[in-house]
Amino acid sequence: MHLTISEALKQSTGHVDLAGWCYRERKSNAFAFIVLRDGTNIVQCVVKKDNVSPQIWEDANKVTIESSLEIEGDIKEDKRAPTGYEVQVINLKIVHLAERYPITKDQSTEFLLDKRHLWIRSRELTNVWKVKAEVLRACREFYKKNGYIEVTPPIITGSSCEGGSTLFKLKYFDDVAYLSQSAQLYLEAMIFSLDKVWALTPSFRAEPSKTNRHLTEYWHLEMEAAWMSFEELLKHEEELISFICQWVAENCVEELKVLGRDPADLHKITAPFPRLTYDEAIALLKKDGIDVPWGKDLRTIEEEAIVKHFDKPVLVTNYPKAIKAFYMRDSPDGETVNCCDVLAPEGFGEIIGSSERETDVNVLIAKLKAQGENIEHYDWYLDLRRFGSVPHCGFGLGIERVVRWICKLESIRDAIPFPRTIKRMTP
Ligand code: NSS
Repeated sequence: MHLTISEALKQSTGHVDLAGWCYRERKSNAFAFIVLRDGTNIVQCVVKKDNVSPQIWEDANKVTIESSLEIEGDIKEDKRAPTGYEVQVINLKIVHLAERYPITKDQSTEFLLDKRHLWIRSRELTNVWKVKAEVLRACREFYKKNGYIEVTPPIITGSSCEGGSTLFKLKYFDDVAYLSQSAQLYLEAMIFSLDKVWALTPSFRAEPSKTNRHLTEYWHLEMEAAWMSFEELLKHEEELISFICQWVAENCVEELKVLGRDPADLHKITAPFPRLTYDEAIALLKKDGIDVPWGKDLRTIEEEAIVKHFDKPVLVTNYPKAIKAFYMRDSPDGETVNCCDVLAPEGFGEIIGSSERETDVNVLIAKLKAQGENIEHYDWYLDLRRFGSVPHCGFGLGIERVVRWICKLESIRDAIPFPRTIKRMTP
């Protein structure tokens, strides 16, 4: 059985038996340098002409980028090598000699997206996948620790949760269905069975805009809890985000290094976070010379201006009700709703959308009608307010938004292996 490269690096001396792909190669008359890559790390391997059989020397000179190889040799410390160790090769077997690899330095973003099935092997992206896996693990741990039950809501739905404009339509036999934008309405139904639930599902948004933070398919972490107050919801969000950041800072030290994120930045993300009402946010923007008329939603540039004042995520609460969804509960002031958007620091934008939910069936009906919705499509949802309605709250967190922030990625596309955007659904 082969060792992984990270196991070999840990072993640090002696005989190692490795398998992987050629990440880089350089040849001279007497030496062939092959940087071997596997899912765990890279290590420099050196083949010396005088130390190996003529056959092995010949094979070592044939090796091309991304050829798959089995390599046996002795590992020892070498400060000049990329990961601090070098393997003196004794035996080398080409498992598959790769064709000329199409990806070289300085290629366009579009080309790399066309070759995404190959580009996902890159060192940067490999580390992103690992961080993402730890973000997901942190979420699972958090919900287990807090007594929430994981549930499996549907993806094909007949009703919209976040408004009709970003719905993907689907031919459903003789009818029309939609791809889920959010599991929220189903999670709300599930709390009457389980009290506190969470789910991780793909969500779909027919976002017509090309931005660095929108995908048409993303992974959505959502929770819903019966009897939870708005204040408890805000605390829950702070605790989850702190937990994720501490977890990743502890468990992804090497990965973060490759990605250029200092774990200390994440260690600092501890609850509580700064909180602003929408009104306070508007006032803060005004001081910065940015005039937002009351009632307008905050755009990306305004969110960026707000978070510049803080080094932790910011909770912006109580937006005007006219710009928010039908299911959000009115605040006592009658003008705003008990909702909260969480904005990540460093300009990475909104990572959570959340609210207390309206409990009164008549208020819900009035809001749905005002938004031009067909009440019949929501009859099942309205039943939740007819049979034991309870105060409750919940939120949705975009996993790729969080990964983008934590990994300091220029675009959200690099937070998902095969991004779906307005112009792209292959590979
Ligand atoms: O539209 S949200 O703000 N809110 C909801 O969908 C609620 N129904 C969730 C709930 O309460 N259960 O979306 C929630 C989050 C948002 O803050 C982003 O982090 C993420 O989902 N989101 C996206 N990520 C990537 N791409 C796109 N297009 C996208 N849209 C939302």
